[in-house]
Amino acid sequence: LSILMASALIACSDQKTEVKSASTEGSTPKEHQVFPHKMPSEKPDMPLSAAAERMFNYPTPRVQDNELFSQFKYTRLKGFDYHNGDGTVSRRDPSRPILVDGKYYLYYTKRDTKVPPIGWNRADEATDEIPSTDWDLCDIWYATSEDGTTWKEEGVAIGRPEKPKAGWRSVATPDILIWKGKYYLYYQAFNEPSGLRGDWCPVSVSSADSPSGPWTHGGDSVIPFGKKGEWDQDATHDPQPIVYKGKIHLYYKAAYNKWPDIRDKYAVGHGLAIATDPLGPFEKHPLNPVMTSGHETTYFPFKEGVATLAIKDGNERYTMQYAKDGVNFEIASVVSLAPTAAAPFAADAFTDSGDGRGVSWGLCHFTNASNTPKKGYSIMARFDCDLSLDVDEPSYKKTGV
Ligand code: AAL
Repeated sequence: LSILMASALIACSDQKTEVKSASTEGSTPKEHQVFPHKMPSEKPDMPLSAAAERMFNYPTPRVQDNELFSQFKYTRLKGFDYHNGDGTVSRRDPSRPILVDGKYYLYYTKRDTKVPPIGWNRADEATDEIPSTDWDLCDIWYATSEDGTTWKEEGVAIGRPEKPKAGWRSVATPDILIWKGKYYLYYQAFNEPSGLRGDWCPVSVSSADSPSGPWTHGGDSVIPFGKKGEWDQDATHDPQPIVYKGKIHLYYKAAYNKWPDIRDKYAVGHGLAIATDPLGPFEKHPLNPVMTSGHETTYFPFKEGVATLAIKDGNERYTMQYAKDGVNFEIASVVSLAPTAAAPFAADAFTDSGDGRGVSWGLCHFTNASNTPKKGYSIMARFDCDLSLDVDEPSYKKTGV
């Protein structure tokens, strides 16, 4: 009996050994592998849940290690008066600051009206003195600073031209380009109170030999609306140029389905328009829209490509994205409490270095204009962030997050 039992055991254990060796050929059995305690830097060769799988599609599995991740610190600016917040003065949609001869220059939308805006839904009651929205009846002003926090408001850069020239109703949301030693401001030019048929306006451009002007009008509708039925048929907003691969790459936003009839289907797209002359013609990229999230445009050179911050609107709101070619953006990281209308200082925005170094601070705005129409106005603020490849000790660190 014992001989019989012993041989049965041997047979049994032989069988087990055989089964084991069949399933482990080359590696440990996948079904027995567990997700490691130490964060893996590469995707482990094992079955993964959808979320664990997705984690390795990002540049780093831990967001804190990702160079396109940051938290944001905000600082109140000094030097701007807001009439005690009564809503009659507003400053918003700052340009990216530029540094010229040791001084930063900043351009922005300024409204200084007798009364605060009455709201886009009452745009038909707007008059020459009563603004509909916060960016109605505005001019483009500029300010200078030595440290990016204390500013001196210098005066009007581009005022509203007389009727019926483009922008007679309002000029707003400027951004700057430096190209071959000259300065170019791109901005939205309204010919009606915004809100009347939507937020309809094309982009105009003016140029100057010095960042403090004088500015010479250089053209209207430089980024033409798309044809009827196209996503950018009614608006080209938030123009933001960088110099990339020898050309002017101007990113812009179109809000479609915006106001008043189909506001519930409101969506945004960003387009790319390319030119070799700042006054145009600009050619729209065939893959437009190149972004489908982001209420404003925030683009800067990063390594060989372009990085962007998408905020507020769209399925990918509050993400940093990266495109190696400046066209095909992918999510790099997810951020929170990100700056609205962010306009970072990028020393290499116009130098076309081919090796973008990122950004560590900029300007943005805070607004109560949309939910308090009787006192609605906006203020500009400074943000600091950790999106620079050169700053080892950023003013706001990601460690300890
Ligand atoms: C902003 C920008 C554009 C819009 C309005 C003023 O945040 O997107 O400039 O037209 O709102």
